[in-house]
Amino acid sequence: MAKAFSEFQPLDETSLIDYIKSVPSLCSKLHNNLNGLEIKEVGDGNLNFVFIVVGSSGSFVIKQALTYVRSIGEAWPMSKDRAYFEAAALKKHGHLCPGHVPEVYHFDHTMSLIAMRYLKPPHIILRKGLVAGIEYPLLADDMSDYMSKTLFYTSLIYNSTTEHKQGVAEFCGNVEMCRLTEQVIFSDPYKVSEYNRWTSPYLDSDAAALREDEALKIEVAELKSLFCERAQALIHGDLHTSSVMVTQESTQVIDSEFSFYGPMGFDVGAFLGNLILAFFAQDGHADEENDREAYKAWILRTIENTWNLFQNKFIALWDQHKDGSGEAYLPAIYNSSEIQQLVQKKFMQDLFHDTLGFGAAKMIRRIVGVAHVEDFEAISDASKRAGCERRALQLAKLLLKERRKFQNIAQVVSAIKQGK
Ligand code: ADP
Ligand code: SR1
Ligand code: MG
Repeated sequence: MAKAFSEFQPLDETSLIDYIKSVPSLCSKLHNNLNGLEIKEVGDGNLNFVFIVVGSSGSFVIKQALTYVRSIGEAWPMSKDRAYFEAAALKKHGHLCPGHVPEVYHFDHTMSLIAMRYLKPPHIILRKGLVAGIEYPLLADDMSDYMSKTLFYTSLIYNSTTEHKQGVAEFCGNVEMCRLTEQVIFSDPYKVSEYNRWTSPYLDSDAAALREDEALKIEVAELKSLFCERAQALIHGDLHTSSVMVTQESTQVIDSEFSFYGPMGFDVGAFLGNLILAFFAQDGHADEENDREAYKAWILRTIENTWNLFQNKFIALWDQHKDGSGEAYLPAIYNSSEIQQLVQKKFMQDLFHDTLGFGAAKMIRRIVGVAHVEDFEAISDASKRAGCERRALQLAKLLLKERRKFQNIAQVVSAIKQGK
């Protein structure tokens, strides 16, 4: 008889077989053929355990949240309810943008466990592709598609205030994940924290300078307030380049456990900020065979195209639904194409500046905070790595403090080029 899983228990490669046997929908994904099942734990993220399950007639991924942060250990407790919010956001975002989100097959609240589509090889984590210098021709188009649809359709521009507040209320429960972000992005990098680290001794004075930079602290406070107080849309909440899996033909967004109703710029900024980090890391990956200059130019084109396509698609959705039930801009008030264009321009300009601010804050945390990125970590020569990190840090400080002076993404790309 199949074992019952009526209480939470962390799974391993052996107990997962019993678990699968106890869930008919998972058995049927494998066409009830569990012979020779291959199960491998592959979690390389910071928080959870991820098992790839491959049978002769089917496959899926099982992701389980435990009661702590995996990369730190039991010393950093964390609610396993994050699995509920990840599953809920995957379903919502998957409904809005099915081409770029893996399908959820099964969710078990008691076990804090999600079963979803296995993104088979050649899918790899985008960040790894960026370190390897691989171009992805569809990336800007696909990510602008994902961001415009998920953000527009969960905002008040499309929804009534009643619908919007229902969503906000549900995702308010993801408070522990928000608190983690508040700490590691908006607080720790600007104070002494046991978790902070950087490429020492090279960046010692750069890290200290962050703690003394009053202008920067004022701007970070404004961004933190936006993050905590602005329930603008159901955001992914952790949209960096390790939350995207890619092939030449496919772009899939995973890992939405930080999702909540927050500022749209936090998602767009996460993606663009991480592409900027990838850009600054390239000099550390250059060798005699490949100076990475052509690849750097591709990253810059991708940054520019992503923003411009996102902006165009978001506005197109807005135009398409301007007479719908969204309550942010009532058609009776915004009743001419002139006023419509004016409010759209103002909205996109504010979103652009939020994007730059959040993107910059996310760059800074990856250089002096708790969780670093492979883009830089893969550069084994510490002094070379520190040089790349310092140039990224300088650009991030400029973007964060001066973001309102940038009128368009081309100006940002020019600033990145000057900072190299
Ligand atoms: P964490 O929440 O711990 O950051 P992730 O969701 O980022 O975990 O997953 C960790 C790793 O597991 C990813 O880097 C990826 O290699 C693998 N993975 C996660 N989801 C899938 C999937 N649906 N298909 C294939 N691999 C996946
Ligand atoms: C302890 S901080 C871990 C980080 O990993 C996740 O991907 C989030 O970015 C989080 O901030
Ligand atoms: Mg992750």
